[in-house]
Amino acid sequence: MKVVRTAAELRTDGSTGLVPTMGGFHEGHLSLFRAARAENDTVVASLFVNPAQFAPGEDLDRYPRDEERDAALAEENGVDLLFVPAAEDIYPDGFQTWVDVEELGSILEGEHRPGHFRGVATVCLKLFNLVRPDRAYFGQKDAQQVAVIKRMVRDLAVPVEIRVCPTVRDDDGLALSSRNAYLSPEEREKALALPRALAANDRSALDGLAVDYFEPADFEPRVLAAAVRVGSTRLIDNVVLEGETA
Ligand code: PAJ
Repeated sequence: MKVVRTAAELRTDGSTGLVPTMGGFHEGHLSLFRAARAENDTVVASLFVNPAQFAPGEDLDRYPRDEERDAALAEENGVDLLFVPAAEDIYPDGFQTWVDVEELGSILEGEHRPGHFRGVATVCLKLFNLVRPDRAYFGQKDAQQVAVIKRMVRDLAVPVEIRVCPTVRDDDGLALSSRNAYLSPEEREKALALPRALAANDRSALDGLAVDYFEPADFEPRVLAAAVRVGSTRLIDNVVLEGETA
């Protein structure tokens, strides 16, 4: 595996799969790398903690960063090129062009994190333009992110196929997330109410936690989506609703 920091070094052979990430790799990311490996000649993973999708006061500064560990995991899971761009290459001086998926980007997560999906859509389009992948891989864990990216790709005729992989969970049911690293053992125990409430479609299981939303969402497939705050950590999760397939 090669670690590359500039777009000029991003030459790929044959079909290319891209897995956009912000690092802090866990089995959820690794499942995307393996899916891309199975379907493409070249697998590119990007590692960029995108400041534009964090609001002031969110966890940009404490987001887990360990490039060496992430590079080893990427290599073991079939990545050919790890693209680690510099912030000034993604957002050059004078940057002022944004992708705003207006409706899908403003409900649920978008309502609680204004500007978040504008940052996500913009960085993903930029990564698609730099890497020019045939396929890009996303996790169902972030169901609204998938809906936003698919809408952008359709609306702007971006020549990439969006592939979606199932949510990977720990044995106790908690969806894997880089942010789980923030949880103390006691908080983690409380956080287990989130997958339980979703699996049982029972909001009352979240009593005692700060619930941002717990609602069905008309994505494809339809999901029951929720966000809660446990201490200072914000967690999101969703389950595909009965009769639908992910
Ligand atoms: P990040 O949180 O690093 O996630 C990278 C990819 O891994 C996303 O597609 C996400 O949905 C997927 N993922 C995370 N946890 C997962 C889990 N438990 N099971 C399956 N897939 C999982 O999402 C982002 O980064 C950023 O918003 C990004 C798309 C890179 C744009 O900056």
